[in-house]
Amino acid sequence: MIKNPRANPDEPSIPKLKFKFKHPILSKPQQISILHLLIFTLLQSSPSLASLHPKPPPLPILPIPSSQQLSWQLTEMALFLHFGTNTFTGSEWGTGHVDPSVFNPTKLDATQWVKVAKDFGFSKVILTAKHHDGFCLWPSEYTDYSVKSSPWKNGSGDVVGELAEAARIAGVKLGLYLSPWDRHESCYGKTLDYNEYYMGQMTELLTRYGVVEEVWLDGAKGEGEKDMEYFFEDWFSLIHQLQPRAVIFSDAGPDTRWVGDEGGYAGNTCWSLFNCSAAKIGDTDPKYSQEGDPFGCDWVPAECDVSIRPGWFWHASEIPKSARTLLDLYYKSVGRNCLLLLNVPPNSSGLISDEDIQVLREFNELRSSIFSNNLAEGGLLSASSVRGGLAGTRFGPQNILEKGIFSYWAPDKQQANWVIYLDFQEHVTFNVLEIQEPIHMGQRIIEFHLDILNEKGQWQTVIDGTTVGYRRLLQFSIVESYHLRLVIDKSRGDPLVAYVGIYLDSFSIVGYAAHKRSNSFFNKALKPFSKLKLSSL
Ligand code: FUL
Repeated sequence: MIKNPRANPDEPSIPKLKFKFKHPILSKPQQISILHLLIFTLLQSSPSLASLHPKPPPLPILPIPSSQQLSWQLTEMALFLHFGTNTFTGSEWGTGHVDPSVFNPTKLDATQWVKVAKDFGFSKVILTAKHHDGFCLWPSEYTDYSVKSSPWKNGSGDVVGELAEAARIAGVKLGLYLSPWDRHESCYGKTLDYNEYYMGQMTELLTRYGVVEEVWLDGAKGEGEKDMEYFFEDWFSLIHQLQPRAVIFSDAGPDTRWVGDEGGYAGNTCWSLFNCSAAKIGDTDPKYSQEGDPFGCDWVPAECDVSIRPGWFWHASEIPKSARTLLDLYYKSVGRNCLLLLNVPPNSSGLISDEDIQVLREFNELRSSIFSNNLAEGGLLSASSVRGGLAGTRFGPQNILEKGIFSYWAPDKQQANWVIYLDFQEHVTFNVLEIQEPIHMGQRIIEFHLDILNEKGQWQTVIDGTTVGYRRLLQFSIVESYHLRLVIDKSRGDPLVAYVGIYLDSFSIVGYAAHKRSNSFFNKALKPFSKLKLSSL
């Protein structure tokens, strides 16, 4: 166990204002008070620090997110709702020729879908308004292959309308998936006719149901299906014109990109920077999609879609993943600078199943039990430098404990190193590191590492990583220390850090071997978490 280690005064990388005290002349609280006093006196006595005007923020580094992309990213998690004739026939890709009479969800309650989303941390719902089978969940004027030909509500129902209304009332955002591939529509394959048909349906969806915040489309198509061209540029312009707040998801953006797999995880390195021109909808390079492009000219963050069950649609024989599996997916999606789009398909009665709700409840409890206790809050913060001088608080290291991304630590210009120090009066025990960048200023950090000070007074690396972005979560074996430092090793311009968290996760099993650059930490048995009874773990 590493206990109350003290710094070696000869240690070369100690920052200018990082005071080390010799034990045991003063108690720790006394040391801290004197440290504050010294800093204060120093700042007061320096005339140059009493500048009249505050230092302005640094310039953003392009590309940066649009306001729609920024609000998309802050959403963090959305609930995907695959629902349609497949729900009743047991298929995933419907043929397009199933009789609409199969669609009869006797208990459909969109309010329940929205409540599940809201209660368990998903601030957006995205519905398959039309999947590949061409069956429309709203009464489209351009086809009879829709709810209006079904027995549900005697053909007078509108699933999109009910969901939009429920979402509006609950303050949950709405997204719609309109599949380009349509196995029912007879004009599919005739390029001009089908593009008109698709844009006609898109216009119905984007003009009848209030604010739509995401439009979801893909390039999926079965082997040997009719060939045709989609007029993506026309579609995208129309969508942005009709719904200025909407982000458009596809394999290649323009606003958010498919992460390149349906397992729900992003690359360990994950840039929101991307070159849309290097990706083709329906034919992407998975590695490029998972990792993004440090030299990309476009801001196109990744969205990780994955289903809680093996299939996208509900099937009676399938069961949901466990809460712990979802937690792992969370680390690998939200924790890698992405949005997690978790599919929870309503069943054939038109409700989200109880067993799925139970897993979502437990997943929510796991997240709040881990992330509601940021141990960094008990630390004394200092930094290698502060933009505009150490006197200013505007860019000071204390900002990294303020929730959200809009206040941040910024180093002074032209520094040889970029370091944030956290010192504690009692040792902290943790196995998760969280870092956030103020992405409205551009994604900057390329490489970083976290060190703890060991009992010999040496810094030892706990974990290193590449890219941060909106939110980075890293897991490692449990460590204990009084002194930590976050070092930014490489960055596109001066790095900015908006938030730092350290947490103890007693649920995840971390398979990492001890880090190659460190021998200072150890594996500890995971403590059983007595407060939570998790049936699905
Ligand atoms: C894919 C589709 O082919 C699947 O059926 C599912 O909708 C998934 C989310 O996207 O492209």
